[in-house]
Amino acid sequence: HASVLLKDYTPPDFLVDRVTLVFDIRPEETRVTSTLTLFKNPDKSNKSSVLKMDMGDFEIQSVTLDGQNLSSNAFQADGKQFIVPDMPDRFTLETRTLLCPEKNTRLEGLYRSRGIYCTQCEAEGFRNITPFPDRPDVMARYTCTIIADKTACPVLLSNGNPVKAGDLPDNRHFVTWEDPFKKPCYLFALVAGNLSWIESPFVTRSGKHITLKIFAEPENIDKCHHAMACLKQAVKWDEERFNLEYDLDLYQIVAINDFNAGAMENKGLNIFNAKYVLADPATATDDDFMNIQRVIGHEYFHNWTGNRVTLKNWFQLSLKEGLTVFRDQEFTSDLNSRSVERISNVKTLRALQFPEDSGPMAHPVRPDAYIKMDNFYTMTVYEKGAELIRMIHQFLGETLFQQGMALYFKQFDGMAVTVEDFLSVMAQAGHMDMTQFKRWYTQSGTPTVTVTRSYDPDTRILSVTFAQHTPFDRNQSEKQPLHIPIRMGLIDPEGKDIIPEQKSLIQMRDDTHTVAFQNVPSGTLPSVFRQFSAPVKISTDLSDEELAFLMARDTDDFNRWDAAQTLFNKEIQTLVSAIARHRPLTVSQNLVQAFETALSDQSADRAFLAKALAIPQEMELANLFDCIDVDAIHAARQHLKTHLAATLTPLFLNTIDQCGHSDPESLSIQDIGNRGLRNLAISYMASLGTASVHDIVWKAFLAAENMTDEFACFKILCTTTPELKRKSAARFYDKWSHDPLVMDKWFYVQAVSPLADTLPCVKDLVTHPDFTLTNPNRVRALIYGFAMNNPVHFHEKTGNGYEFITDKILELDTINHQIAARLTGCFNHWKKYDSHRRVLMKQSLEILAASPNLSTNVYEIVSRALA
Ligand code: B3K
Ligand code: ZN
Repeated sequence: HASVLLKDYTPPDFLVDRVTLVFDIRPEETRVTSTLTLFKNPDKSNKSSVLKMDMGDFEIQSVTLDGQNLSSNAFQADGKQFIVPDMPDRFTLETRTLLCPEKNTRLEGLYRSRGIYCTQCEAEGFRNITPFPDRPDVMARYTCTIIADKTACPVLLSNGNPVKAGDLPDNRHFVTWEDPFKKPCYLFALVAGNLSWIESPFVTRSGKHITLKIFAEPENIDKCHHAMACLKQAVKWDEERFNLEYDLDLYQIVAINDFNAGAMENKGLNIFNAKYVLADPATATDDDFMNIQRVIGHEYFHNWTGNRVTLKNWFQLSLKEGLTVFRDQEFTSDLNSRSVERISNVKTLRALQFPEDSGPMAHPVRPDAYIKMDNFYTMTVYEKGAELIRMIHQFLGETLFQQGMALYFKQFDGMAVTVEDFLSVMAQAGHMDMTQFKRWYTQSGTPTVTVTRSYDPDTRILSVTFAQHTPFDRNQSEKQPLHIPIRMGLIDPEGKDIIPEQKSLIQMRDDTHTVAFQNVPSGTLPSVFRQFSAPVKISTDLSDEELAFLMARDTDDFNRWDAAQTLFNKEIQTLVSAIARHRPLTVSQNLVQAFETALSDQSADRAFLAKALAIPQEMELANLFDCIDVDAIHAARQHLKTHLAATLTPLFLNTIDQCGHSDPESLSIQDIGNRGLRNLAISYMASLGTASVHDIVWKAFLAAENMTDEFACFKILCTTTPELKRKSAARFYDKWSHDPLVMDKWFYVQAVSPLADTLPCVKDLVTHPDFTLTNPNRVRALIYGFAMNNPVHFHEKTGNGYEFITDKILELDTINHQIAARLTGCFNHWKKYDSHRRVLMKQSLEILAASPNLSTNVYEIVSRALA
């Protein structure tokens, strides 16, 4: 299992000019003919004449070089590499290969999902289709002909534009597609199957008429309208905000049931996990609708950031992913509520990226080594990567940032580039030295910034000191100070913001940094890292009373939310230590009051309240502790929730009532906010555990008029009693067993139940006729849901949870390496548990490590965890 190192990068020996592919699709036997025109890389000084290409595990039937047949001893092909010695400067190579997409359960390369043939080539899947220099810095023009049975596969799609189509003997037909843009092979795609579609015309800003199409299985086509609306929003938004117009005549999206990732931005032919396309109010929650908008936007925005300008090598992944996540975040923020979007993104970053940054998978946003690239599609590359772009955006401001983007496309359109190239245009546009900022890309770990204050009542000077520290890790033994943007304000005792906007951005470059504010009234509070201006852990010296004040009065929404989070976190920490010392559990009056004030505020934005008043999830709370006690965290959270529900019962009941009058099918911010707050209030009430509140939830479940409410109530019912869990699960199943995406919810909710019998129940569900290990969404719902979102049961003291998951990883690894490796991540933080669990989790990792035939994907995760 060799590591690939950034420092070993060398340009390719051979480049490809044209790629002509012919796919002859037949059941159990797909023949691929690939014709490549290759030439020696003119930019390379010591040119090699040996052609080395990547190849997967398939049969090569014939090879011709400039029309001459090559005998099998004129080339080497070992299922990894394809080598032909002594090549001329320019030549045409034709290879014929035999594939069996029906047997491809790894879902990379060409595979078949519920009757539909499709491809997934990023990162290194194209080599499973034909021998090729499978690296993103080899860009070529593609022509693709697909031949298949007319009845089984009436629809035949590839990148670009259809240029030729016709009938063939034996009920077969063909379509030829041509993509006018050069692209790396990871953006190649093909789809063939029995699909329906909806289409919509769109006139771009310059007056060009384009067609947008979304394909799905015939029974799902009615659920594609939301996705189409989102696609139009995305095309328009990219024109308006980034001045970027679509470049082909046709944009196609296909929804597929079995898909390893969320979606894939193949040029002109996006392939999507059905979960991010199909929706209607009866089957999709508000979160699902929002996720569809986000992912549709994300893949569309890749057309420029990723496709037109692509990556020199896979180490640069964040160049396209961080930037495109930033773009999709801005898209959803411009279209919905900016502060609610920001809160959701920061929650994800803290819950998932911060732990990644402090565990065995810690890597810089631009990693410098990998064994299997698939393992580096991480929170760090995506979400932290987006935060780095956001920091640049703050330093430059929107206007200069957009000038930098314009320069990026001017200089690098059609090229495969690096993070340095991006930073250079931003430095140029912003007249800014980015040398220190670049450390964010090369240094791993989350810095902690400690904020301290001192106030002199005589001079009325408030000094605020920031100190940064990043703990050392496996990547760097010593960390350099980072260039950190700190957006801040000062809130005076009346709740007024007293520093002018132009003074609000502080640039921290050293280990410590002090700012002094003149003429500040006594009792003024600093509000730091507004809108979460940098991806750091913030430690302040604010008291509970001061936090409660900021929670009520800060003019920055994000910091109002964050003050509430900090209050919750402090309360949980106090409760957990009381549990550890067997002390009675109390809840501070200060928190209850702050909560009450917020919930009674009639003028407040309900979507915001639904976020601010939710106690952080157990996973997020775990990050507060050096040694994680899952049971104590669970008990503390439960206690806090029940205490709030008991103390504020009338207020919760009132909220349930007041928020109950939204239009069940409307996706307006107000209606989404109403549902969110109402379901939060129901969940607080349910924590009381009385028959009468159970009755409220059950009735709300029966009365639900959309999936948001039905799912929320079902989830709550599965936390109440075994009887209600059984009853609600049976009803939900009867109603939805025909719909795979809703069935994923059914599996998930049972997997995350805190009730005592959850593990046996999950084991039973694995044998349910609707469960299968071959569908990634189903695995993520049940197995991954249990391992990652049910800490109490996954970490059961018996070790049964670990044992169950270890077995599943081994079983999955024979089917789908990428999904098995993702699941293995549930053991990453084994060192953060008590000694008993530490031993058991380590044993699981050792069992995996010792297993013969372990995939490279799982090996990399296991070996990092054990290192
Ligand atoms: N670029 C794809 C990710 C492909 C995952 C490969 N293992 C989706 C996206 O980020 O847009
Ligand atoms: Zn992406």
